[in-house]
Amino acid sequence: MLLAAVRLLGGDVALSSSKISLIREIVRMEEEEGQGLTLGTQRTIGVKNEFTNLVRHGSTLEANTHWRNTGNTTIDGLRVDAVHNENARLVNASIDPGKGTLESGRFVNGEWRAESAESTEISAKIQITGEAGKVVDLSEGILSVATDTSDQIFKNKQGSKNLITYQGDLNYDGRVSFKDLAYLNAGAARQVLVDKVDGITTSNQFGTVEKIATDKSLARDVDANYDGKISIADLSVLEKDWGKTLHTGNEAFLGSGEKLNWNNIDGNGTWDNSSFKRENAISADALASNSADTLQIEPVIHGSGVTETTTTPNDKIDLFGTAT
Ligand SMILES: [Ca+2]
Ligand SMILES: [Ca+2]
Repeated sequence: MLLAAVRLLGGDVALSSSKISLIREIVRMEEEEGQGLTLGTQRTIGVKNEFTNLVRHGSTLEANTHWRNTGNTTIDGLRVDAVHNENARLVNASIDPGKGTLESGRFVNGEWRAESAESTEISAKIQITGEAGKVVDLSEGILSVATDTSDQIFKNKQGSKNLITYQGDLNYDGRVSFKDLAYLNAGAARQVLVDKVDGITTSNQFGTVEKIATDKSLARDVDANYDGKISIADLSVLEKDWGKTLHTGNEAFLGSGEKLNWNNIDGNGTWDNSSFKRENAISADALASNSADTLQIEPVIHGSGVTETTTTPNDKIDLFGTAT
C-alpha cells in the first residue's frame, strides 16, 4: 500500500533494512573542481616557449574542461552549446567520444557512493573577440551542457581570466614594436609550405596555387592574420597596431583591475608572463625618465635565434624603419 502511494509520487524508492527513503531524481552536471577552461597562448617562438596568460585579439585557442554527473540519475545525450560572453565566443566543442552516457553516484546498501559518478572531458575552441586592454573572463560563461535526460541547462562557472593583447603583438609583451617583426621573421624561417588543399587545390587571384604551412611547422603564435602561414600579408596587421602598448606605468597596464592585475596574472604558476613583465619594466623606466625621443637599440640573441631590439615606447619610427 505504501509502496503504491510512493510510486504515485513519481519518486524512486530505495529500501534499506530499517527504513524507506524517497529519492527525488536529480539531473545535474558540474565542472570538476579546478577543472574549468584555462586559456592562454602556447608560444612556439620565444625564449622558453612559455604558456602566457596573454591572448591576441582575434585568435582561436583550445582549452579543455572536465564535467561530472553530480546528480543521482544516469545522463544520456550530452551536448554542448555556446553561451554569450562579452569578449569571446565558442567556435566549437567536442565531448570525449564514447562518453555520451554518464553514470551518477548511487546508493549501495543505503549509503550514497559519490565516487561512482562518471565525468567526461570537453574540448573547446574559443575565439577572442574583445579588444586589446580588455580582460576575457570565462567564468562569466562561455558554454553550457544539456542532456536528453531533462530540460535543464548547466552553464560553466569556472574558467580563466586572460588579458587581451593586440593582434600584432607577436611576442606577447603587450606592445607592438620592432620586436614583433623579429618574431614574424623567426616564424617565417621555420615554416614548410605546401599546396593548400580544401578538397580541391585552391588557386589565388594570380592563378598560382595557394600555399599553406604544414601543421607542424606553423608557428600559430606569430601568424598575425591567422591565415595559416607567415607571409607579407601579416605585415598589415603589425602596421595597423604599430606603436600601441598596454603598459601605462610601473606594474600598471590597460585592463588591470580587480579581475586581473600584476600580482595574479601568473595564476598559481599556471602562466609565465615574463616577456610582458620585462616590457613593463622597460616601458615604466622610459616613461619615468621621459626619454621618449631617444631610440635605444640593444640587440638580444635568444635560444630560438630571434634577434630583438629594445626601443623606447614612444619612438618615432614606423614599421619600415623610417623616422616620422
Ligand atoms: Ca610585442
Ligand atoms: Ca599569416
